Amino acid sequence: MLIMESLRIGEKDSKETTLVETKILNTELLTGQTGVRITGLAISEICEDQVSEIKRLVSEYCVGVFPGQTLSPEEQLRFVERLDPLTFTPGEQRHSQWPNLNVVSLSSTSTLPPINGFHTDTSFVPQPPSYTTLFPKLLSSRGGDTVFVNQYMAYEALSPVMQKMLRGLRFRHKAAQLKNLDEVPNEPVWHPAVRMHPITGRRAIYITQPNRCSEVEGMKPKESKHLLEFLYAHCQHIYAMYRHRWQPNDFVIWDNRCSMHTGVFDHGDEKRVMHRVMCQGEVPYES
Ligand SMILES: O=C(O)CCC(=O)C(=O)O
Ligand SMILES: [Fe+2]
Repeated sequence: MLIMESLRIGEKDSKETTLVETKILNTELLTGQTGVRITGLAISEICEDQVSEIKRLVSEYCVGVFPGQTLSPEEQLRFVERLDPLTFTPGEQRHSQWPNLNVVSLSSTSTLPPINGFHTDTSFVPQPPSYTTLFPKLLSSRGGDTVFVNQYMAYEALSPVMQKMLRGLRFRHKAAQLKNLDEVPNEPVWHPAVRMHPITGRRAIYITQPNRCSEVEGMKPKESKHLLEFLYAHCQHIYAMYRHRWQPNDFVIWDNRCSMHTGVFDHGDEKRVMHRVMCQGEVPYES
């Protein structure tokens, strides 16, 4: 059943939560501009209008949280395929039964310090994923959150001079830290520093962790290093973050074109297991 509502952005409901304009979904903003909670629907049973509205909301607020879902691997795969064609990270381990699904099960003691840091997924391919989804199979009793940053806000917070300089620049993206690095094509991939989002029409900084993004086209190594260091730090302002504390049955989607994320692997030797499915985006473009 569709839930017919028409709310203005910023309107508050009786519980003082901020609601977002939508005609067909129950929504609530999780921070001022980053993260939206969508309730009152079963991901495995939604109609086409709801799929388009979910894409629009996740692309606008970078992250969508759907509490209380029961999803088999097949249902997760079927849903993600409705967003965009499925894709998989080259060099990652495919699940033996569902080859487009991978199991994320890093513990915070397998490497110290844990290998993490803000990144956008799989940016070293010509058409990086538009959306990534995670569904928890096993959560730690504490810790193990995922944190997201809003790359539209990072762009919008720069001076017009800096924005102008970045438009027209390209960064080189390369693979690192993968299970089977030898399976990854290693032709250089250059993406625009500033991406135009095809759904929202907004610009976002497209950068990732330093070992995957270390060169600015046409710049000397020192110039590249300082510019990328500045931008990567700039993109991690806490006013542009949403920190997700996982509950069992939370289904989470993020848009890799306008956000970065990191697991916070602070759960010690407790196990934490997620099912991850992604879909393919367009070739990144600037305007
Ligand atoms: O486990 C997490 O919280 C995030 C892991 C991650 O970066 C991913 O699945 O792309
Ligand atoms: Fe990731």
